[in-house]
Amino acid sequence: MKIESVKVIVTCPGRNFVTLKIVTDQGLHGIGDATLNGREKAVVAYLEDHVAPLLIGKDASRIEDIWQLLYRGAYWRRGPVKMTAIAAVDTALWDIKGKSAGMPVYQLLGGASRDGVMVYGHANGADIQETSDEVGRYIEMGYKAVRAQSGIPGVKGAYGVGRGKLHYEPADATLPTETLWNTATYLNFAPKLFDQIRNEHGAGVELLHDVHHRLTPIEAARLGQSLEPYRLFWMEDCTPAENQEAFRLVRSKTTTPLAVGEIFSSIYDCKDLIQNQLIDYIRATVVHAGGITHLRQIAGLAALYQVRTGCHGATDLSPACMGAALHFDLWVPNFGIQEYMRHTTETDEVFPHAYSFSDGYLHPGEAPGIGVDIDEELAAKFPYDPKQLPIARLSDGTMWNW
Ligand code: GCO
Ligand code: MG
Repeated sequence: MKIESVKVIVTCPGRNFVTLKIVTDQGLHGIGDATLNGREKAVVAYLEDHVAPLLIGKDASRIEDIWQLLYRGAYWRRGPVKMTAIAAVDTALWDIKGKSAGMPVYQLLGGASRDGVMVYGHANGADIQETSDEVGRYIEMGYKAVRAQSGIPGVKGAYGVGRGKLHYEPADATLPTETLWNTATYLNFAPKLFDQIRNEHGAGVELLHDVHHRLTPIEAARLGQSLEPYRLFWMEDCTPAENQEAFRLVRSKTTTPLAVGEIFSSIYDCKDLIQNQLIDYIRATVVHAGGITHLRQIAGLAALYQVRTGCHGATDLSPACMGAALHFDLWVPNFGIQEYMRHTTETDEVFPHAYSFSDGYLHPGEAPGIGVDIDEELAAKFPYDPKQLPIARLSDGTMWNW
């Protein structure tokens, strides 16, 4: 089964998505997500100029060999642009393999380890009351786990608070929107948010919170301690993770579980965090971490150290990534949770999919392959709309981490 054509499709049904479509000489096709929010065109160029020519004529069934070719063969290894491109190829090839076997990808991986994939939704509001009300709305929709983010008085554009509710999207302008950050105000505020949520919704619901790389290790340790009474499922990206050692300090001071890794592109970004048991959940996902082939290596390493998976699943990851991630989640022995931010109706129409939500769980469905396709005719009606993610500054103008 030879690869006959490789096509990159860019569409914006509400937000930008890059999709790779591989077609074989037997008429089977597979798709993979290649979206890197705010840097979409870098991946498009990499795929079109440097990857597609290598694939034509190759045996589509040799997923591992093609992965190695794209990783080792480039000489310049890793990095988000390249690993996203590799992920797209890898996902499309798993999709094709599933279709040729007549099996959903989770069966190829080893079969289901659970009946469904527990997901967490995003509750966000302008203030504590609105956020707590949103948590209630998610519980009513059946969610067992909810991430809570709130506007903070005195902090312009606090992370995680969108204009929309179900479809929060931060990449909102051609040039980055400038937001303001204030650590001291945030550290005082966060425990109050979770105190009210626990008071109003009880102990049953799992609660999550994303710090979005804003704190230093000692500040993160303090936040973790102050949130302990509210028994969070996890505190995410509490400090930047370029220096994996930084988590040693946080870890030594708090029992609040730690999650990290949505911006990681390979096992080398997280091996120290995992091997030293400095985190509880690894957030790497299919599209940004080299596809199913590489993600299962990360999960395998994590399993040795009782670190569980918690794949990134924001709306900038297309349904093609979500579908692939759900097959992975249903199989992976050390599954923790899956993030699930709903896509808009337009996006769901462009990407018809077999996965479905019921009572707090997603299931990838039984369609062969990843169970997600792209309607190219419809996709063409939504042209690329350049948008970037915001930036953050401190009140004196210093650049900070968004
Ligand atoms: C999350 C994330 C996202 C990112 C977004 C960037 O936990 O879901 O932090 O919301 O900010 O994916 O493109
Ligand atoms: Mg995050």
